[in-house]
Amino acid sequence: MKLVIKVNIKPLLTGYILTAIAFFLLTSITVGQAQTNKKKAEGSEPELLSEAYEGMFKIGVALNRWQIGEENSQSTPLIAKHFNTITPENLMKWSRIHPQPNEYSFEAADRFVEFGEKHDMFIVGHTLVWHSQIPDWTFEDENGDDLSREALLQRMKDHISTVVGRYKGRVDAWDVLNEAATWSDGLRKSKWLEIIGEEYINKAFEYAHEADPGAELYYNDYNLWAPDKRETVVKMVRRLQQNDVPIHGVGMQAHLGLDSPSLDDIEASIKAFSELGVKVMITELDVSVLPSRDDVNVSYNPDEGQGSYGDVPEELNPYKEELSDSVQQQLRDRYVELFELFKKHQDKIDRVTFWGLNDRQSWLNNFPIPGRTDYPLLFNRNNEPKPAFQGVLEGAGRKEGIK
Ligand code: 9MR
Repeated sequence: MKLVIKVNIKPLLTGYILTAIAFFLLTSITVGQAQTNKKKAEGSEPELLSEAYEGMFKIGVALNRWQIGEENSQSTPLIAKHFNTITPENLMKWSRIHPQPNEYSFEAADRFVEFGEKHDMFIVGHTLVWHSQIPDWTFEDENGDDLSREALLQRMKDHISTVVGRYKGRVDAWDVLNEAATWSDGLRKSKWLEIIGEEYINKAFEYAHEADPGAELYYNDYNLWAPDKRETVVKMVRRLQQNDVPIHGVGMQAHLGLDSPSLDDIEASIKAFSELGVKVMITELDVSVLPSRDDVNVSYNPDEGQGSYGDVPEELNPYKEELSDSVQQQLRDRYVELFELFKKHQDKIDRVTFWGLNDRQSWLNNFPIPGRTDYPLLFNRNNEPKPAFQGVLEGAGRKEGIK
């Protein structure tokens, strides 16, 4: 028996045609919509910090160990969204990463680097040679006496080649030397200088270059806006350059106040360092809103029996509960003027890094007076953007305020 299946193809064809037309129409509408959206995006003001400064300089943030585990659901998206470069606030410092003569502790640093790679960020290592956050044993032999010059150089070399070598090709840049200059008196009289002499500076950069020839190498220091300190560092960098020591940038830490230092001083330093032919970076940006001991008429120094710790007088801690609107506005204005200056010098500035994500975790809550409530950063204690955040966007030329 022959089984004949008769199929009437007319309705089928009609169906195909109708489906094709519907698909075509739908696709055109969707593509059109996407184009409209794109146009809208192109025309609209950027909402992300890194986007606002794209093509000018990188925008970075210093991170702590609790921000690099991804488990911090509030901070991680903010970090990933707004910043394209990260620096470890503490976890690569000598005392953390190399606590005992033959013991390195890489766990947190490894996670920091993995975090940066995962989010496709420019990773800065901080810091290899510093007088602070370094154990005493570094400078001592087994009897507790000062090491010889050769032995200390060897110790420095071991540290640098172990740390830089571990992250070769992964950490993009290193703050090789931190805070080696003083306010007005040339080089800091650190153990490094005392035992090795000025050449310790050359050696630090040379060892770092040997360990990772592809990494950028920086000198990093605070108050570099101050003319005397600026001069000391200009001389230091020139001396290194004359000796063919690889140095690629100067990091101007920027722990600033609402009114000082002046923009003129900051600008003069940006120009002076740039004229050396190195990259200029604003590396540790925050703006304290709190008064200094000299600003107020109360004596408070628990170390000298004046008051007790944790009981800071209101004059020194005026915004214990919240920041007043007027100071909030002052902070915003300060960020606007700073970023207008940075934008003006975008040809010289390679990166601007904030020293922390939110006010809650800022080191300034405990320095120079422990137990205060400061508001130096762009996000508040609940990780919400402050008017200061808007000020930074405005510095890039963005006009509207955040709603
Ligand atoms: O912000 C850091 C703070 O948590 C540490 O307790 C402190 C220890 O010295 O270091 C702070 O970071 C410093 C940075 O490494 C170098 N420039 C000055 C920074 C503020 O003190």
